[in-house]
Amino acid sequence: MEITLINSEHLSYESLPYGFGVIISALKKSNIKPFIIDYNFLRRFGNLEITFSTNEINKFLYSNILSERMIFFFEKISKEISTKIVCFSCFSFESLKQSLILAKYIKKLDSKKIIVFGGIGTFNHEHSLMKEFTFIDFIIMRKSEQQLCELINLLYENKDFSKISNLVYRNSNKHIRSNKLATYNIESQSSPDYDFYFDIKKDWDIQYMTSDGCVNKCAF
Ligand code: B12
Repeated sequence: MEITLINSEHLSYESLPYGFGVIISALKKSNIKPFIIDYNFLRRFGNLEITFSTNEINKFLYSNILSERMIFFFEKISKEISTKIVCFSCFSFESLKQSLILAKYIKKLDSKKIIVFGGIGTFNHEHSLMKEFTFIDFIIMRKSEQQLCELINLLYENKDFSKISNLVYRNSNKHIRSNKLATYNIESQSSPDYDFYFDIKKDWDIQYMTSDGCVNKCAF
């Protein structure tokens, strides 16, 4: 099984995307091969460098108007995406915006493509994103590498996915449903898989997650 996995966050830091690496690792453990596209390394697909302005993004999302730059980028990148399932990892609102436009374009080219969104950039907006942007087929909430693997397996087998925890989907009446959240066991988290990045360069700073929680100091 092969899927496309896209990281649209521009990291100005010399570090690797931790959560994205965890997703890659979990997929590989489930025998799902991710074809990885990372916006920080688009040059491997030609002379591609992109950060689209909010103005350009909104014009395409809400009025279907594509700028020249967008056409150039989309035409090149969409040729690389041959899998039926295309997953977007959204680390922040910024990467969410960049992901939305590519997802919309891909779905316009081929309505059979299955678009899955995830990552903290979708946090708390899952329902409204599904409502507003009908080209998104699924959003999986929170830390959800296991659920993503489950969804991909069930989609490939043409089986019922409606019981998967953390899943936001449309039922047969096109109503948006948000399933219950499962508790996340940090002990079961795979170490991130960075093979894709080590193929590009050897000396990266590596992140490691030692605990989970909030950085703020709330009293409750
Ligand atoms: C560590 C961290 C960083 C590190 C990243 C280190 C690294 N190499 O990965 C650094 C310091 C680089 C960083 C930078 C920034 N950060 Co920061 N960061 C975090 C923090 C504290 C933890 C992220 C993390 O690693 N979590 C652990 C992993 C395991 O979880 P995860 O990343 O969420 O990934 C899981 C899920 O999201 C899901 N998932 C991920 N992708 C996908 C894809 C699919 C298809 C599916 C189904 C699921 C899925 O499964 C993953 C594995 O369990 C979060 C706060 C938080 N609690 O999430 C803020 C947070 C993500 N950062 C934030 C921001 C704003 C930024 C910056 C934009 C700040 C800035 N102005 O520069 C930059 C962005 C990067 C850039 N362009 O430079 C915001 C994003 C808010 C938003 N909605 O926009 C957060 C939420 C903090 C906050 N509350 O404000 N950050």
